[in-house]
Amino acid sequence: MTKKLYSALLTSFNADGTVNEKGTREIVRHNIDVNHVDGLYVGGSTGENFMLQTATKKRIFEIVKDEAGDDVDLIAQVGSIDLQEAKELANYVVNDLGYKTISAVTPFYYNFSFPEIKYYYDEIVKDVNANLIVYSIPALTGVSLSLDNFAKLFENPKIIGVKYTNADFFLLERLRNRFPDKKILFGTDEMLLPALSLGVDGAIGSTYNVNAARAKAEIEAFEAGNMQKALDIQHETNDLISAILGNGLYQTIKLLLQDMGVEAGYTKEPMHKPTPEMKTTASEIYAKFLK
Ligand code: HMN
Repeated sequence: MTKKLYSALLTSFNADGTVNEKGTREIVRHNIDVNHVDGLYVGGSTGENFMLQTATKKRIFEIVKDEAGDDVDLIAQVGSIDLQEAKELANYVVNDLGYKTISAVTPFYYNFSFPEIKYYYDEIVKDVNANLIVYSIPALTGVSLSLDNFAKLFENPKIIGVKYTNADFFLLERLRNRFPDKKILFGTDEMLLPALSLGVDGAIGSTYNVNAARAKAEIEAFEAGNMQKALDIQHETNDLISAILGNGLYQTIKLLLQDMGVEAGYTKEPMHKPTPEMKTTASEIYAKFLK
């Protein structure tokens, strides 16, 4: 398999919202030992990062690096609309923990101008000896980058690619065509196959925590030129993803991991705890798709 598969790492939380270290280590191990993913995307949306305090973010980066070591590729998402926090986290993960690649979400909420966005990225990488992957997720941030915006960001040689969580396949094709040497990692699991056909370098997603086997089989079928098989797997995957989305995304992935014996814990408030109905449905999803 030449294309890479990364799980967007979940964080296990205790009922009171503190980090469940044992559970978080178990999620890391499950991804390495059972899912055999190529890497982990740490501190992203799936990690519930944007609801956390700086010290908690640091602790999670530390736990993951300690558990994973150099077994898989690690990408630390350090982006924040507090640029000072983003720089502090970048410095911490690279210099104190030894992460080699960082990522940063586009700064959101204030409708920053493009020159401000470019300044943000150049500042984050300026003082650290690491490469950066732009995290573009317009549906959650409201920030859409154009092809020319990407071209300007990519002028910085330390900015090596993009985690592209977007359904705009025209822009994806234009990016692939214009920047053959930049890494494009696709972030919308339910649309993996069309993204593979446009030449992405790999994928990062939440559902790979529980569905990596299918994703890898799909990528292998695609690389072998067996498009019908790849499509069949995507159909099956999307039956699973539809069921997960219909029941509550992160809560359900955590419940599914629990069915697999992983202490995935709770989501963080204000995300709600799973109801008895969600638990029942998650067990049904597990039995139908993952057992
Ligand atoms: C991350 O930042 O943690 C993720 O990589 C985000 C990732 O793109 C996921 N997006 C969200 O959770 C908003 C997808 O894996 C997504 O969960 C999946 O495609 C189901 O819709």
